[in-house]
Amino acid sequence: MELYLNATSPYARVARIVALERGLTDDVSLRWCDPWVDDEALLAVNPASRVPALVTDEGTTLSESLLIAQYLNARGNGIDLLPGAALAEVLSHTGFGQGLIDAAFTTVIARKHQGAAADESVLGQRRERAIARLLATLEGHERTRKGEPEPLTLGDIVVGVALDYLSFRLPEVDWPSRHQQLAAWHRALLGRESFRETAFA
Ligand SMILES: N[C@@H](CCC(=O)N[C@@H](CS)C(=O)NCC(=O)O)C(=O)O
Repeated sequence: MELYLNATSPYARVARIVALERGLTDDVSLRWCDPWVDDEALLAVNPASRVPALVTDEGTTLSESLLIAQYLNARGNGIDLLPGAALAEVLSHTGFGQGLIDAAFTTVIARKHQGAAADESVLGQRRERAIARLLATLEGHERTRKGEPEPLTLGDIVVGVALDYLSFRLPEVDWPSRHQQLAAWHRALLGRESFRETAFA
């Protein structure tokens, strides 16, 4: 399999962590690319010009991080990241994490293209409120209150990447000092090899 990615994409990092946690390191070749230019190799597999994109051994392209995560989870031998017994809870947690990634990522891209005024726009203000609400929800979330992200699920991965992305790109949000239970939970997650190996740079 080939995974198209770049080093700063939170979506691509989710796919990469899932591959690592499923023990698929040797089965997935990393194809580093820049989705923001017309990268010929990426365009040839994903007309949306977005990462992550996974090309299976049969030559089928999968796009969308959570669909790729689902596919990789069905392969390999690691922990089942989507355990059937708690599927609704795990998908719910995953959705909050993806919502946080979407709001943070869109804020970063809007600033890049429209400048600081993007934050003052109606949509910018909505994103800021969504980030605040999602953080408050995750702080009080049952999974956070459990303390340790064990056994690991897809929800833990997506929420963990979302929080790390906030620290990386929007440090002024300063979520760890406002949400200390969540910060402690996140620290435990960052100790995992899969998170260390894929740290944002
Ligand atoms: N919903 C998609 C979002 C993927 C996405 O937006 N990736 C960004 C990089 S972080 C990208 O490739 N952007 C290039 C573009 O939109 O042209 C997913 O979950 O995979």
